This record gives sequence, C-alpha cells and structure tokens, in this order.
Amino acid sequence: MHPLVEKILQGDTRSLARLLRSIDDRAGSYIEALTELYPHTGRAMIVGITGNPGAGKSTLTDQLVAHHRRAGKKVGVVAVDPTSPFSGGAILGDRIRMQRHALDEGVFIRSLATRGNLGGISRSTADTVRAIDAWGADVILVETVGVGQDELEIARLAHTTVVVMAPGLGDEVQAIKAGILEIADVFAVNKADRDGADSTVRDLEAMVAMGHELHHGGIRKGPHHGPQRVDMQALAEAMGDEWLVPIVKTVASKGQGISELVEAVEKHRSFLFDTPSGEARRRQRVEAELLNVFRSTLVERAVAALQTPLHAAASRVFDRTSDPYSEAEALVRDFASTVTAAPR
Ligand SMILES: Nc1nc2c(ncn2[C@@H]2O[C@H](COP(=O)(O)OP(=O)(O)OP(=O)(O)O)[C@@H](O)[C@H]2O)c(=O)[nH]1
Ligand SMILES: [Mg+2]
Repeated sequence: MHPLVEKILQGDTRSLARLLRSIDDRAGSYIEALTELYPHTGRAMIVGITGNPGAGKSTLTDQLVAHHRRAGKKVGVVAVDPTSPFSGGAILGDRIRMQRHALDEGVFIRSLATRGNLGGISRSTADTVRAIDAWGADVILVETVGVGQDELEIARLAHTTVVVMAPGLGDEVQAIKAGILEIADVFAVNKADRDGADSTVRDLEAMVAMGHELHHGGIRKGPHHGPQRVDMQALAEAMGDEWLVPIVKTVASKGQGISELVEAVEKHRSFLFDTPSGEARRRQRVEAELLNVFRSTLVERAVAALQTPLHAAASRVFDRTSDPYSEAEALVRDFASTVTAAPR
C-alpha cells in the first residue's frame, strides 16, 4: 500500500497535503495512491463556484464554509488561481479572507495555480478533489473564474455548479458568450444589496425560460425581455423531473441568502441522486472524467515514448519537407505499434 493512503483515510491533514504536492508535480507514485483511495471516495458533495472576476465567489465560498462548519461538516476548498496577472491582488485577498478557517482542523484549503500548467489543470483539480474526498470531506467547494475552457472543464467535475453573478456588470450578456449558462445548476445573484439585483434576477429568469424553450420547442412566445416576469412555478411544473435552474439572491459580504443557496444546492443533489435525469447527469460526469484521465494518460505515455521521432518530425515540418498532419498520423501509427510492448 502507498505510505500515505492509510493516514489520509484516517483524516490526517499533513499526509493529504503531501499527496497533493506530488499530484501537483506528477511525481512519486501518486497514481498508486489515487487508485487505492478511489474505493473510499464518492461520499463528498462537490460544488463548483464560478463566475466573473470580482462577482464575490471567494466571499461566498468563505460564507459557505462557515455555514457547513456550523452544521458540523468537514469542508474542503480548492481555489483554482486565475492565470491573469490582474488577479494577483485577488489571490492574496482570498488567503486573507479564508484565514478565519486556517486553524480549523475540519477545513482543508488548497490553491492550485493554472500558470505554467500545460493544459493539465482540470486533471490536477480532479485528482486533488478526489484526495480531499478520501480524507473525509463532506463538502468540497471548487472556486474558479468562469472564463477559459479549463475553467469550464473544472466546473464539469462538480456535482453542482453555482454560477455567481453581480448586478450592473453586464454579467448576463458575458455569461452567454462564455458558455457559463450551460453549466449553471444554480444561479447566485450576489451583491443583492446593490441596485439592479432584481433586474438581473429577471434577466436570468428569462434566460432560463428561454433555454427551456430551446430544448422543448417553445411554450412561451413573445419578447424575452418583456416587462412581465416569467412564471417560474408554472415552468417548473412543465419541466417534470428535469432540473429548473433556481436563482438565489445573496449578499455574501453580510452572510445573507447563504442558507437559501445551500438549500438550492442540496435540492440539486436530491435531483442528481433521486431522478432518472439526475442519474444520466451523474453518468455523463463519470464519463467525462474517465475521458479526461484517459486523454492525459495517453498523451503523457505517447510523448514519453516518442521523444526522438517527435523531434525528427518537428524538424521535417520546420524544413517544410513535411506537414504536421501527415507527421501526426505517422506518430500515432508509431505509438500504436509500441503500446503492445509497453509495460503497464
Ligand atoms: N456590496 C457587496 N460587496 C460584496 C459582496 N460580496 C462580495 N463583495 C465584495 O466584492 C469584492 C470581490 O469579492 P471576492 O469574493 O473577492 O470576488 P471573487 O469573485 O472571488 O473575485 P476573483 O477571485 O478576483 O475573481 C470584495 O471587495 C468583496 O468584499 C456583496 O454581497 N455585496
Ligand atoms: Mg476569488
């Protein structure tokens, strides 16, 4: 057995931190540890918190930690630090904001840097979440800035994704562009103490209703931004056992709306575990994760095995005696012939 596994299963925080370091470095026998931990995972509720910079994700996360701690739950937090140099201050802010939980044995906080990571961040995040799950967390909150492809992939790792919006930033329009809408299981309209919160809620209701129409061929005609409010109750009934994305107003800085948000997330969990469409969603999640692990394993293995031919191929493309398409084809064929001989 991997030396860290038993201690992690007993809830030892230092051992968990050590495993997470080797996951970051892709060093040591971390795969062995993850393999042995796997049967002890699947208990934690994984909640993604995403949204534009400054929407209040960290403040909300901090409040959620406090809420779950009051209920006696063990909590993990994974903050995926954005690559943007402009967010440097925000990362520091996160650390300070989370400090009140730093000495709490029932809270484990981990930052992951996306900087310099060669596309493997969603894989590292998945592995990190899995290890924290095995450590015994009841809830794991994963904070990402919802902009890039990586972040969207990370959001898909979660059981439930909370998209945080702040009024007055034109967030709603950006959200459609960034594809955030499709991943939202729950909307939090944060900074509800500010002007425009109600109109943000109305815009989101219209969008949720519109998304429903796109899937079901239109139950409502007319402008989507009309003055009349969407009847969410009627919509919910029309949707049967499908999930209707709820919209919850919060003031994270004052701890308002937190119980309502937790309630919405828990309702989504019931949907996932108690309905056929929920089961289909969970199945998709597992498939996506397997594909993710398969892809990174394949690429790592292939690149390691094909160092020399890769360089030679690159030279030919550089000289323009060949093209990347033919070379990639040839490399795949090369690799396929080596796999049968490759040690496991
Ligand atoms: N008025 C008001 N301000 C808030 C609320 N929630 C958070 N803030 C403030 O908004 C600012 C940004 O909050 P963060 O929690 O750092 O936002 P974030 O989404 O984590 O930001 P990044 O990590 O940089 O993307 C901070 O100054 C918070 O104090 C709220 O409900 N109302
Ligand atoms: Mg933050």
